[in-house]
Amino acid sequence: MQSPVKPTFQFINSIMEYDPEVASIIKAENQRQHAKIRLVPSENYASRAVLEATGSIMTNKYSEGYARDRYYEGQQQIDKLEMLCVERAKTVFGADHVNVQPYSGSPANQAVYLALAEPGETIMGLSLADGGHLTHGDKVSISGKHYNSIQYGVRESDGSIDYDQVESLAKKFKPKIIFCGTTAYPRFVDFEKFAAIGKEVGAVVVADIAHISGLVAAGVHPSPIPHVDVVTTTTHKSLRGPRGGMIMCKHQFADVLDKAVFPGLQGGPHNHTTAGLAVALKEAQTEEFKKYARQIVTNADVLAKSLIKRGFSLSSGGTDNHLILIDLTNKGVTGRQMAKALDASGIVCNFNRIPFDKRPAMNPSGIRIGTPAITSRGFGINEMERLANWMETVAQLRSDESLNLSDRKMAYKNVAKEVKDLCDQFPAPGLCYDSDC
Ligand code: DSN
Repeated sequence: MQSPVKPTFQFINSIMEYDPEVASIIKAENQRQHAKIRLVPSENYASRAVLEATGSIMTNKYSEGYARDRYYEGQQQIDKLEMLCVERAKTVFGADHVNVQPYSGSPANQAVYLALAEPGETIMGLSLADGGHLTHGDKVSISGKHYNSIQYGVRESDGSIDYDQVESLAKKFKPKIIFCGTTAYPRFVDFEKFAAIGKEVGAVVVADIAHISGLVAAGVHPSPIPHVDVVTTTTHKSLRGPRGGMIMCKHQFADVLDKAVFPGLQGGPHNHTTAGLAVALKEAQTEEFKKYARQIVTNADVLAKSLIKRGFSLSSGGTDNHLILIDLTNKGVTGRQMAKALDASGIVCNFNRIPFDKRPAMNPSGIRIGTPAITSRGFGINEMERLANWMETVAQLRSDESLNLSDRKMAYKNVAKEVKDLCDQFPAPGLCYDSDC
């Protein structure tokens, strides 16, 4: 166990001197990220090296186009950086071709549609209610508005993707694109099966691995690269890079996808993000990162089992990856109530619909939690047991109708204090502590 950190923080002098208002917000957020147990499964702690590269002077340069083929001069270092980043991504994921310019995951997916389907043509994806993403064809997103979106789901019996349904819908509707990817799905995705279905119906299969890209990079989740045509991802979740996106694909799709990103959808790439991503991709090649990814999965599994022991009901009955989806119906609280009670207790997650949820999205039955961030700060299986205990306590406090509001708030504060004491033992990567900023 590491020694406790001091509870005060220093900040980069230039921000403090020039803009104390912004500096104080950053300082407070730094304190929040230190003192809370962060369980939002799409969040993480980027390393100091990634943060410094992302905050560097690379932000000052415009560079529309691709390496050695740009619309502005002065690209000597930018070309070098982008080529280095692309090569590292190819090494980490084994992809034929990589585009590191998408601003994030949604623009990456948007570029895929632009490249591979005409408006009005049919696309398929996992529904948001079953753990997919807005950009996989949800009707409120451009992907569901501009294309004829067919949505598949998970099986009620075991919470797993209904591959039979995917196949029959694909045969019936003959989509141009089948997206396989998730944001709230605790099980392995069978990319090989999706690829086989795509081949059968002549669809391009696109795997969105935004949540699991760190696990794929480390080999703890099966990779889609050998099977599917195109892979999209964000770079800041389990991969622990800066906020950004990537598209990886087979050679045959390289040209059309590159053109869709630029000039089809975006202007100049965010070169500071490319710098941060290059650093993260160097980190992802280390043995330490592989160990980290394995620990993410171990922690999630131990946490899932500890929660089940305490009577929590988990969607699909457990997890294969970094993520756990909890149905709180039997605990007498809604997802929103639990998420807010946990936040008051120093534990941060998001409320989330569970498959076949009868409740609305703004007050659903479940919460979604994950282990990438807490594993980055060094939490292991002992901490998972404590965490499950606190979650049980908070659920009991929130559902206990005999408690008045102020007693309940006081009880949450007591949990938050214990949480902070634990966090003090685990300084998080990238945050500012007394002696190192
Ligand atoms: N907002 C992300 C998540 O939390 O899963 C998906 O883009």
